[in-house]
Parts: sequence; C-alpha cells; structure tokens
Amino acid sequence: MKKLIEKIKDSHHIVLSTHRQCDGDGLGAELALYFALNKMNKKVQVINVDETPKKYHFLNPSKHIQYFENNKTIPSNADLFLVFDTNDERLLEPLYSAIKTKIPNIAFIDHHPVLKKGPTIPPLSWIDTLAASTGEMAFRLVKALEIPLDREICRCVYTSITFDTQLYRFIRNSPNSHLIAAELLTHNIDPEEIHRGLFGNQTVHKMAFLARALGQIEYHCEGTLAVLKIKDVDMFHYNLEPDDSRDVVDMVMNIETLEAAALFREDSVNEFKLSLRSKGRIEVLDIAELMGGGGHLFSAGAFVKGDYEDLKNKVVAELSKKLKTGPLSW
Ligand SMILES: [Mn+2]
Repeated sequence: MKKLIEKIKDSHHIVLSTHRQCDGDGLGAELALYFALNKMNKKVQVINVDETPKKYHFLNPSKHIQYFENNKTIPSNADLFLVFDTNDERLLEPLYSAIKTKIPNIAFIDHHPVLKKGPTIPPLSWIDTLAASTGEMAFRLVKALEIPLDREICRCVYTSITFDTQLYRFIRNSPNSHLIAAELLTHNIDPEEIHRGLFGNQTVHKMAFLARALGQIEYHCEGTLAVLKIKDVDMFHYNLEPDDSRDVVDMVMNIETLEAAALFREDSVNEFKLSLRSKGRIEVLDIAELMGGGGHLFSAGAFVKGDYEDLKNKVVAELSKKLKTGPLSW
C-alpha cells in the first residue's frame, strides 16, 4: 500500500475503473477516489467498460463516468491507472488492452483472492482478501492520502460497503465495516436513500420476474443445493438488465436448507453467466476457477459456453462431491 500511496501522490493524471457489469462495490470505490483525488488537484477520469445499472443512478454516474463502449478515447498523457474490485484484467476487456499501451503504471485495488491460473497482476497492486469490501480499502486509501472526508466521498464509500456486505450481513468477522460506516454517517449522508437504491426500488416487472424465476428452482443433494436458469427471453420479456439477475441468487440463498446455489443466466445461445454461492460449509471458488472464472471463496462466478444440460451436470457433479463430504442439514 505504501508504494501505491507514493505513486498516487507523484501522479498528475489518474484514470480509474472497475470490472465490466459493475456492482455497487467497484462503482462506489472508484467514485470515492474520483472525488477524493479531485480534492488533491489531480486530473482524474473514470472510464468503465460498460454502462452503470439503473439502480445506481442515485450516485449520478453518467455525470462522472466515461463509458468505453460509447467512447473509445484513452488519454495519452495519464500516468496511473487504478482498477477497483477485481484483479483479473480480462474483466476489463476491451478497455484494458487499449489502456495498457498508453498508461505506464497500473494497480489493482481489490479484495478477491488472486487466481491460481489467472493473469499476473502489476506489482503496484494492493490486494487485501481480509477486507469485506473494496469500499473499505478505498476508505483506507483516502485516509492514508490525508484527504478530508466530505459528503460525496462518504456516500460512495457507504454505497460500496453496504452493497458488498449486503446490508452488513457479510462482514468477514470484523468490526471494520460498521466502524467505517459510523464515521461516514457523521458527514450528513442519507443512508436510507442508499439502502433503498441498492436493495429496494424494485419494479413490478422485476417482482413478476423474480416470482417466475424462484418458481423454477431445481433442488439437488437432498435439498441442500439449488440450481436455477434464467432465460434470455424472460430477461427480455420482463424488460430487465443483466444486473437484475444478481438479486435472484441472493434471494435463493435465504432458503433455510440450502448450503449452496448455482445460477445460470443465459446471455445468448449457449452462453451463460454462472453464479455460485455457498453459506460457508463448502468453498465454491475452485469450481468457478475450473469453469474459467473467479471470485471469492463462497461467492464466485464464470462466463461459460456450451450446452446448458452439460454445463449444469458438470457444476452439479462438482458441488455434489463437496456437499456429500459433510453431514447434511436437511
Ligand atoms: Mn467487492
């Protein structure tokens, strides 16, 4: 972290980003640094791969973010590129390839474990797998840079932490998320507005879609494993964006008997986004890696291609092997 702080201080023009199909954590962290570095009189730009899901519009992203899919200009005189909430450059393509030839210093700021077979990460990177969110790390950066907190920085960090801990449920056995949140709340932010933006504000369409999706769960392993497929046509029919499928797997995990869940979101013919979740008895990161993806130990995913039944059988077989090794709670 020290080297990174020095590099930030020495840089004049800094570009910030996060993984494609951004979530509240990456978005909040990059915007927090955007506001903070502006206060240090740096030239700062946020360039994301693709557009921000609607539910984050309370942070006014279109005002501050350039979207590479709409505008391919990369500044030629930037000296530092900071990427939040992933350490896998493939999740920023095609933006990453365009940037790496133009910006000399790159650092990932992230709390995901570095993949065993993934791309190598630049030495300037700061990875802390004990952090419950990247927002927590963004907060520590702002403090280390001695930038005074203000309302905008605090709203962004609060969004990150609240999103990634799912309203302070997943705090990694640490008081840090709550301690930081308590300090953020002293800067005149409206936490309820943020909670509503992240977890409320569901449309009638979305609720109808959720009802349909939840009605189609397949159970395996004596009810400890749920498997779900979200069809492309349903996403279209209910007028949803890819981000809307995220809530489905989190809702499914509230089923008492479940130990794990696998969700396949059909993105096009024979192409799926696989999401894996576990309550903690088994790890799912290695299965995600086996399928060509990554993530956290208990929450991971991959973009997969192939016949749905084949893919599902493979994932169910891997999960079953693990679930059968311990006592069943069913
Ligand atoms: Mn995160």
